[in-house]
Amino acid sequence: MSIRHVALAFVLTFSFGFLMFAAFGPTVAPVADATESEPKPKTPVRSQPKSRSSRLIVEEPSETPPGMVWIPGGEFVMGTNNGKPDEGPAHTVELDGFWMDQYEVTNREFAKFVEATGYLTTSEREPELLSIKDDSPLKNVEIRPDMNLPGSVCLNTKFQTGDYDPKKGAYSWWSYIPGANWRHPSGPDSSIEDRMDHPVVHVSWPDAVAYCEWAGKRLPTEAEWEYAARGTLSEKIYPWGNERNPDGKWLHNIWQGDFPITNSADDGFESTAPVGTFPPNTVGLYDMSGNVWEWCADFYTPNYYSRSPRRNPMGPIESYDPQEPDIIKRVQRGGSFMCSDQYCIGYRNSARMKGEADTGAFHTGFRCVLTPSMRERKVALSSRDQ
Ligand SMILES: [Ca+2]
Ligand SMILES: [Ca+2]
Repeated sequence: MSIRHVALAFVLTFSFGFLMFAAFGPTVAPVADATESEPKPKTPVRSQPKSRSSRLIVEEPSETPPGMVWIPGGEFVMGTNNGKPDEGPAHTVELDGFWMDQYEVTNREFAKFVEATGYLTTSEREPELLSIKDDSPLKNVEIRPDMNLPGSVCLNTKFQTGDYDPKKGAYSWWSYIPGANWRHPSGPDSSIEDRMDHPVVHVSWPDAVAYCEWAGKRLPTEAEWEYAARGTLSEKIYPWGNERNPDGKWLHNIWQGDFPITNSADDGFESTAPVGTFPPNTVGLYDMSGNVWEWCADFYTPNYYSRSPRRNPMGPIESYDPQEPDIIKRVQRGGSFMCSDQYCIGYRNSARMKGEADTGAFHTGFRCVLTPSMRERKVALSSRDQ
């Protein structure tokens, strides 16, 4: 279920070791706790579209759209054999070229979308249990009436070490805050008035997809995201190389200090930073490490890499997270201002995260991509309509 829904408990889109709890009352047992006895993850492989040509699209076919960067097609080593289990095996992937947004989508850009469409994000609507798989017994769970308010997930700023509850695990330091949403990132009393150039947050996966469709773009596949993050460098830990702080400088917005109690903000930012504050990677993309997590198009399974197709992989046809098998998860990438080297180290090129599809959080955003064929269709449609 959706964290926010489970909400109504403590759910989060976080990647830590998820235990899911019941805010629903004593009849609901904890869901997760991954063990060796969990069923083997299924990794059905989505059939790939037939390519009209065996040659990869490498050259940029037309003028670069504003705010985007052309990522030439090619092959790269995706994943690593030296990371967490779901980051391997390292394997070669071939991708056709595409354009990618230089920056994470900002509050200013998202506001234009909302103004044009009247779109209401998931966090602004009454909670619904949309991320529970159809065959799950959790389908019958009811949301606690006292938690059945629009809202989203934020850090519990009052959390202290002694507050840790082993039954809640990582959810101990998160709070579902009624009234938190993209316009009010820290709760109803907060505002984005002076944060219009910061990345939009508290967007669910469907919210991100809706924005992309409005913009005539789509979410990147997980493979496209990692390929773009690596840029022209091969098999490095970070978008800029293997050293986290070259010359003692912070090149990304993450968490410094004693997580999740003390955030020293040595990089200058306690929460989000304006997009583009830190240097770009080798192909001109900003914040591919840190700032906010970024939704990808793919469903999440931990073992997809062992069976994924070599060319243009699009992810499995359904999700499976052994730690929360009843919940539909999508991939997130890049880490956030909440990522600490004491905990998630999600700001590495190969790091994978799984998020409940209909749950946003105060450190989760996205960026879009555009392919030559999408652009051709758009041009054809617009000329037809003239
Ligand atoms: Ca920071
Ligand atoms: Ca990011």
